[in-house]
Amino acid sequence: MPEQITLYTAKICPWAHRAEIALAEAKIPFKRFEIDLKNKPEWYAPKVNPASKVPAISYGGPDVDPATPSPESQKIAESGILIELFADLSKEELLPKDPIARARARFFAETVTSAAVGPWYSAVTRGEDPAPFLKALDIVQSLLPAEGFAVGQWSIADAAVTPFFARAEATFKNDIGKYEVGKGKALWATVESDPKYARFRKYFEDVKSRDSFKTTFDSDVVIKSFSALHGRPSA
Ligand SMILES: N[C@@H](CCC(=O)N[C@@H](CS)C(=O)NCC(=O)O)C(=O)O
Repeated sequence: MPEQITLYTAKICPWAHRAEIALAEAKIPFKRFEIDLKNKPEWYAPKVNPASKVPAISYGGPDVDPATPSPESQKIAESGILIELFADLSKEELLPKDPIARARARFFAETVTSAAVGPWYSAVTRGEDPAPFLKALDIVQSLLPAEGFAVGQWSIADAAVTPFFARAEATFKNDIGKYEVGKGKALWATVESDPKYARFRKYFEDVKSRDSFKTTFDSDVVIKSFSALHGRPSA
């Protein structure tokens, strides 16, 4: 019997979404427990994650109700660590075997995440100009091979970055955020039509067409939550 895994997660959260995509690709059974980030259970920080963030897992120990985590299970947090763990636990190949390809996958995950998150998040939450987000797409395109995923075969590098592009699309396309009205829609129209971003578009279609994305992303929840938190949409 494999050890039990309970994932503490939240639909809105891109970091938690990384873990959900990786678990789906890993084909590892797990229990999913939604944490309401606006009203977190009082037991969550003391019993699961002292940082009080999602994602986190309980691993092993008795098979208990997720709302009463056992002290006998291991508690592990941080999305980057969790997706590596799921790759290690899986019978599927979620990272290539070759050490150089593994290093390239990790480099892609780190570099693309740090290029994309800041421009997207500061546009949506602080009203900065969304335009610098396009620089992240230049970086993605400079790192992608001619075809396929971050390192050719699908890997946890793709799980690491897809949640941010999915939320960037959901917010910019619907003009959700504190930036000047119309700038999100205009930016996403460029992403969708400019020949310069053709390689990114193909990559984004490829990751979105996988079951691991389709079964884990709820665009309605993301659109509603981000509009409630950060304003508009303009419609
Ligand atoms: N570095 C963490 C970031 C996780 C994170 O920031 N999660 C947010 C939600 S997206 C959270 O749980 N924040 C706590 C809160 O909202 O109270 C990771 O990669 O797992």
